[in-house]
Amino acid sequence: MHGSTDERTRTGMSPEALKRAFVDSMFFNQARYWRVATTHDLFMAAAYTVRDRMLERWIRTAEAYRDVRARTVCYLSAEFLLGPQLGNNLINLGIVDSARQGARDLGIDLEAIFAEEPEPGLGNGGLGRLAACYLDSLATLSVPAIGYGIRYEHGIFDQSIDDGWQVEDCDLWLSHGNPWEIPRYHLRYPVQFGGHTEPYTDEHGRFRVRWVPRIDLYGIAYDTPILGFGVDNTNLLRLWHATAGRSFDLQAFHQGDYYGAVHAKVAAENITKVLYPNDEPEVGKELRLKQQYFFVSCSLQDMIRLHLQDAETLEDFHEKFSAQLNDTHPAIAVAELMRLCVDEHGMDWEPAWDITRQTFAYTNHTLLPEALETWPVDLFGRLLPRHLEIIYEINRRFLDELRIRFPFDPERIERMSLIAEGPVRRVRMANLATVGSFAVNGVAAMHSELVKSTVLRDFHDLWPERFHNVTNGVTPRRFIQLSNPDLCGLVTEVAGTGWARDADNLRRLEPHARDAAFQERWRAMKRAAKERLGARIQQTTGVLVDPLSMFDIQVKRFHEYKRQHLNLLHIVTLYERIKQNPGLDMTPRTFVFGGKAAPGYFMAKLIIKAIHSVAEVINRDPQVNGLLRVVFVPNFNVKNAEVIYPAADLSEQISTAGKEASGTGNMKFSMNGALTIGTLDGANVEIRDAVGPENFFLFGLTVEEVERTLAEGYRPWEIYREHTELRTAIDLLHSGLFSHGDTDLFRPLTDSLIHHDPYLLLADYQAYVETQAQAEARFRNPMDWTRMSILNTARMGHFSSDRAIREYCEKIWRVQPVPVSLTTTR
Ligand code: NBG
Repeated sequence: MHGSTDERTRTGMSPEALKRAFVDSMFFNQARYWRVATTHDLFMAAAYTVRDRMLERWIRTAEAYRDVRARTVCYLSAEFLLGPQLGNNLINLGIVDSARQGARDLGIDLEAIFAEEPEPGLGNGGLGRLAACYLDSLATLSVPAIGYGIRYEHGIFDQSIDDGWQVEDCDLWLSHGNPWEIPRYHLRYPVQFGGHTEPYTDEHGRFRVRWVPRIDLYGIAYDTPILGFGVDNTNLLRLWHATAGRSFDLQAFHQGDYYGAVHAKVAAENITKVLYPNDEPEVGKELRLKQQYFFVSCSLQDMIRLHLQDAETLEDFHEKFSAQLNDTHPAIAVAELMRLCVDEHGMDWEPAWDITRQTFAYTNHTLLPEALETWPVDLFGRLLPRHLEIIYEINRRFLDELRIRFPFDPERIERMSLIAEGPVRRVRMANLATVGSFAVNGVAAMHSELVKSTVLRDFHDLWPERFHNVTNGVTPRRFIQLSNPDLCGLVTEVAGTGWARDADNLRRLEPHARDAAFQERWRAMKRAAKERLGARIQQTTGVLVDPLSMFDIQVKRFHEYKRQHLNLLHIVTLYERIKQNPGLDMTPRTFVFGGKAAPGYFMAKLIIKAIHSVAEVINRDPQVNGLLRVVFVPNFNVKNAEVIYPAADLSEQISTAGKEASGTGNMKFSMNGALTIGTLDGANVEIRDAVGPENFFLFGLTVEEVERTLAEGYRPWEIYREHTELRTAIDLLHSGLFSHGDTDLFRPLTDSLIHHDPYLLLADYQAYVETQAQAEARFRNPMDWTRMSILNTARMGHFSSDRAIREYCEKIWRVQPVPVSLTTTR
């Protein structure tokens, strides 16, 4: 307790207490004095100051959950794309204003401190970011929850651009320490690989199997507190770090084998070295399977330890926990829980299977066949021989049941088997996840229907009651409050402060949608956001953009199904129109792209190159100057995203219908008042329903039309031949105009479009270009556009991750909130 005040330095929330704590922290944590403190020191001191306030809540929460023996959600995910924490934690603690005032008093620039925080990029894109939004909402709704995942030493690669090509640089997010995490060296679980299994008879004369592994290592817990917004509940994100059992082989060392002496340690630690980029061919990804098993095994052992604190046996394990499998990456959990119950805890098969089946629920995040995980049986058996046996046994019993249900349908049984037959037999992880779960869900209404009618159709026939939909959501705290303070201010003024916890309150904006004075302020807000992005663009790319132009933005991972190249064809078309008709009356537009391509995905990388090449020519052509600008913001990540979403006028959500499971960027844009140009795909369908079809620019084939087009024998070259503008755009791409005369560079791209076009760009081109023209016409009427923009924000409350988490709690997890309050006097 500080003598001069009644507020404790390490927990007080006033500007005074925060200042004191910050100064203390600079001394006691950073061991620095003011004159030599770097921006990084300032960041660390600020982070520790904030963390202290979280720890108090965290410990109180742990006690409260334990006291009521609360049923707990365990979110098992190979990815958590948290983004920077400092700003978000200030918001959730409700001390942004105090922090600002404290910083002002000390003469410190808070924005510079925010900018200093490295990005914890422990995810590829939407799936990992969704997990992070869900942690935020779980805590905010006071739901007891633990996020379990992997503490990758290197997250998703940093992207830089060299001569228009993507270059991957190693991510070093931990290089200067991570103030948010707390290592728990005592929480250390053994994880084994390889070896063989052997049968034996136990002391009760029962048949048992013992796994004699060849390699063993340990997982160590690193904990990050996850604070709810406006509550004291602080949940736990527990990430596992791999380490060798014996870090140093002394005998080998004495024999002069220096490398051998540390080999085990190096090999073990490789497991949590690096996040795998997605969309990569799966061959030889032994390490990936090791990662999956590693984090799942540690997590389940940890859950069992927690359970046995209050229980004698594992019989009611499923009453204590509901474990969500975030896609199939953690699906091996089904076999691992069986192994732990049967081999380690001496249970019989049937009760173990009942527990397992009542513990897990599975979320499917994609229908793309290449993304559905399967593992060659050989590889699987080599790494996890006992688990392969268990999977065979689950399968044997399951197929026996099926034969009784469908005696004359061997094909169905083959499709449903956990093992795909063929020259290389493979374990089907989606089938394993489905068979081992009590609930299965998709991530948008349309996607959930497609899950039922395509990839998991046979399972839906068998167990229709297990299938659900939970449409994705995003946290309005990070994606409005933190990233768009001006919008936050406007909304709060007319809707009150409650919207950040109850996003349906955003509706209160509606009556103001036609109010000219309010519209004026809305435009000023948007304008300021565009200026901020413009400044960032100029700083990172050197390109000058006009904040008065229409900002037309597509940011997301690069993939052919997402069709960034359709956007590019439109740009080339506009360029050509201006060249042909220099007096053309056109609304100036700034096209912004951002996103990473998987390092091994040639076509995606070529599309990035093509965007740069087109940009280079357009941006320096004086004839289109003032009308068209094309920019690529390098290294799209959570941190950069926060500057981008608020600045959009038009949001590009143009995937081939049926391919994007949900999308969540579409939600972030629309919440920030962007209008969407999009297909009937993923959550676009529901966004359009929510904001009103008149406030959404829809184009393109429907899922049924896509299927029919392909079934009837799609001939893109005919469209190419017959459609002059399209043909010109494609021809210009490979003419050398954008590639310093190189007519080969973009051939793989244009050839693929003309001859195969698996994602139907050519079929959708005409509709896209026409709909773009409509958007342009509407943009010319600022009153009209602003009204639509306001209505988009007003009607997006449904897409808050709080709503999504409430649905999971009700439909799937059956958990109750446990409100926590700090009774400690500060
Ligand atoms: C992605 C989908 C997105 C969806 C996110 C989150 C995978 C496997 N799937 O459409 O492509 O929004 O998951 O559900 O990354």
